[in-house]
Amino acid sequence: MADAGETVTRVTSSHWGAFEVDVAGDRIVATRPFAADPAPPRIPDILPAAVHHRSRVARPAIRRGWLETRRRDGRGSDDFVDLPWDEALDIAAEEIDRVRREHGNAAIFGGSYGWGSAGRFHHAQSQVHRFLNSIGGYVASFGSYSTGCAQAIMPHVFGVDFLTLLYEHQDGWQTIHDHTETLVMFGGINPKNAQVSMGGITEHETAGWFDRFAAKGMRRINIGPQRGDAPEGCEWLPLRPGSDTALMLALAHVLETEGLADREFLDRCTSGYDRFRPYLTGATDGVPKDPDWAAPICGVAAATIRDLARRMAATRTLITVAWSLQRAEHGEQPYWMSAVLAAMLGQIGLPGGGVGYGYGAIGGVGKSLIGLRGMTLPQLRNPVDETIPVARIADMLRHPGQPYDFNGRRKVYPDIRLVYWAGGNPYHHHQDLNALHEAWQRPDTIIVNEPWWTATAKRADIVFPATTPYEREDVGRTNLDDYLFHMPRLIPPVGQARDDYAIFAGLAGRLDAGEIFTEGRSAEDWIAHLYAEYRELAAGAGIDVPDLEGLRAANWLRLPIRAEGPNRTFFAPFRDDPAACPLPTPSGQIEIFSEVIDGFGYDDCPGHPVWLPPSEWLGAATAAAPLHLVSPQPGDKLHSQLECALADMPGARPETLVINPADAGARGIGSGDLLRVFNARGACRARALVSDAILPGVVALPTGAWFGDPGGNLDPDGNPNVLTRDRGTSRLGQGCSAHTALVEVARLDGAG
Ligand SMILES: Nc1nc2c(c(=O)[nH]1)N[C@H]1C(S)=C(S)[C@@H](COP(=O)(O)OP(=O)(O)OC[C@H]3O[C@@H](n4cnc5c(=O)[nH]c(N)nc54)[C@H](O)[C@@H]3O)O[C@H]1N2
Ligand SMILES: Nc1nc2c(c(=O)[nH]1)N[C@H]1C(S)=C(S)[C@@H](COP(=O)(O)OP(=O)(O)OC[C@H]3O[C@@H](n4cnc5c(=O)[nH]c(N)nc54)[C@H](O)[C@@H]3O)O[C@H]1N2
Ligand SMILES: [Mo]
Repeated sequence: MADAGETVTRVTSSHWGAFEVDVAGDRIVATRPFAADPAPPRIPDILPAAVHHRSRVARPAIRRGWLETRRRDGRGSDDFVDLPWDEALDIAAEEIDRVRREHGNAAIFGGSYGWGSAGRFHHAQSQVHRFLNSIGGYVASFGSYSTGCAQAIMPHVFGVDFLTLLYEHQDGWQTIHDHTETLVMFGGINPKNAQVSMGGITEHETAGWFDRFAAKGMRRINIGPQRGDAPEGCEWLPLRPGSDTALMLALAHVLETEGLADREFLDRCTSGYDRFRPYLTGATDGVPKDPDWAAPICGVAAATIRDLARRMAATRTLITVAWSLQRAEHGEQPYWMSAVLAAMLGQIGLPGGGVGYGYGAIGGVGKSLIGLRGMTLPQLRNPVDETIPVARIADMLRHPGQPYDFNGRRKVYPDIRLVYWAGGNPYHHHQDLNALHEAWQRPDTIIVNEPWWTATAKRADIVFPATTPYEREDVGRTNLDDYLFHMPRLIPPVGQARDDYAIFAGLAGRLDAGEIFTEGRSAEDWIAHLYAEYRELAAGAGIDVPDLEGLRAANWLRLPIRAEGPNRTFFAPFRDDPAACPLPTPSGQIEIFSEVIDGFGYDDCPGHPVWLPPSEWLGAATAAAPLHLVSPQPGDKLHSQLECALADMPGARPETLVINPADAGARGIGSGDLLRVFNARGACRARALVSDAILPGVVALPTGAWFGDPGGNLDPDGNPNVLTRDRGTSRLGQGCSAHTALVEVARLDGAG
């Protein structure tokens, strides 16, 4: 921290990278890029305004209706009563205790999904989970909004945990650079998204690699609804959202019928191709999945599909698939089918060939590092053995006791009485927010730790003001980055904010679990403890890092953990000798047909990949909702974080909606016009950007605007989740299907 009159500069780390921070007195006054970052993001520019913003939660606050009569209605409309910390903590602890005594710990939902705080000790989700475990457990959640569907389906196909596959077993950029001749990107690879990585990303390399790919003459083909989903200079094959599986099937059909499929690889390394082929050729249903069949479905000409298939077979081809494809109804299918297509090409296990997931989705994918783990706060054991798929929260709140299917299991939604959220913003991340808002009225009590008055905080009963990472000391180091940071406390807590750790220690102490939660350590003790463990781990890998005092003095250091040269992929030994190095699937091979999935009997995810039209896509467009809405990640921030400061900037809100000139013209819309975007689920404002970089029939509105008033009227700043559909991807994955939505757009002034 800085003394009055003096400006101090330190480096800190965040999900969007490292940056320099100037502190004068008790205020952050400016930020600057980190010198070693080749492509520093601009996200920190708004940090000073956001950290000191008027929308910070200043004091513990309790919703009046809940405080006075425990009324559940009024969430979102009641005012709040400020209370002293001790009183608020007493009330919250008493209520948590009541719920666990009367209903058991399985009535507490602590899934608490979200991207709060990059530091390793003050990681809000780890803190809330550890706290709830210390007091007897909670209902947890499986998977993420990012990749929940893939996490369910892909282990059936390759036998490995999806995140392990993604982070440890995919080719690095260097290997791709050296070997790949054709890069086929479903959903693109966007440096805009690679700005962030959970826990931190220091050197932003993605754009730089694409420059090198271009210089080498690699063909880079972006397949999807938006040209801007891949760096400039890539070819763009416009494709209707939700139709990738049809295109992949047609590519596979060409390989099969033109003798381009690698029979030898299919025989040796895969199982079930003979069960899949009759579907592909049409022997089972009379519909050959050929390019002529696929062309009207996906909007790609049949001749283009044939050329692409031949090119893919003739060159070293890497198929990449954005996470967005599985954030859609039947998202299991393009993921599974991309693996089948790669298997038919026979390049899985060859450097720069096969298939990879999530390049560009976050900056850490594609970095080749030796596997030196980061630091994590142990979360203790959860005595409650109950989880829901993370994106099924509204269903759970709405339908206690109701059975549902998930990945082969018949489960029952628990009866939740208390929700505790720390480090996430469900009124940002969940689909169909007007419906969530109804479900949100069901629990007796909702407790939220938040630095800002987000839509979620405003709809809670008890709000504890949390510090931001700049108000506390931490250490930063994740598995996906090669830097180590001391994250200094830069300013004192804003208002009466406390660290999540202090809030939970206060609650745990009142619930006779103080010692279990804290293990007798202060926050500083914990940081020293976690760091000492990490130091030992690093030493075991032959890497010397300074002690904590030394790290404090250094502020940051680069770790010598780059894996140089081409990396042998996880699949290479399997490819060389599948009998000796089988995959951990039931057959030991890549499963093109899965007996296990077939045994589930799901019509929305049968035993091999199939084309299943989504319930909302351009093939099902209606007069009332003729446009497909995609809602990508925002380029200027991380989700809904720092939005309060962005929204203050003149002209910044409502959010920008990208629309094709043909669709804009038909509606009398010009760039800059204020719009109403609507469907049967809700409506929001947006500002038009007319552009031919988006496919006709598709509009794009990024996520991240704070949700305004519930009730389906007109969300003022443009949160696309008032429009999106809240349905599981299928009974198998039950992931979030945000990208499956039809809408209509009109000028707000009614003209046009
Ligand atoms: N329509 C649509 N919806 C989507 C998506 C989409 O593609 N389309 N994408 C989905 C995906 S992939 C994701 S990951 C989610 C993201 O959704 P979230 O992760 O919920 O979004 P964030 O805005 O990052 O929420 C983090 C919250 O934590 C708070 N916070 C920050 N630091 C701290 C701290 O130290 N302590 C506490 N207590 N709180 C803190 C922030 O103020 C913020 O409110 O959105 C999903 N929603
Ligand atoms: N700056 C910034 N970067 C971020 C984030 C952020 O909030 N801000 N969030 C991070 C998080 S949590 C995640 S999970 C990742 C998400 O990474 P992704 O899932 O890869 O990203 P999205 O932005 O959701 O979608 C990428 C593009 O997919 C296209 N798309 C949508 N539907 C389809 C389809 O059916 N087929 C095809 N081919 N394309 C389609 C859209 O045009 C969209 O622009 O991004 C991360 N990166
Ligand atoms: Mo995500």
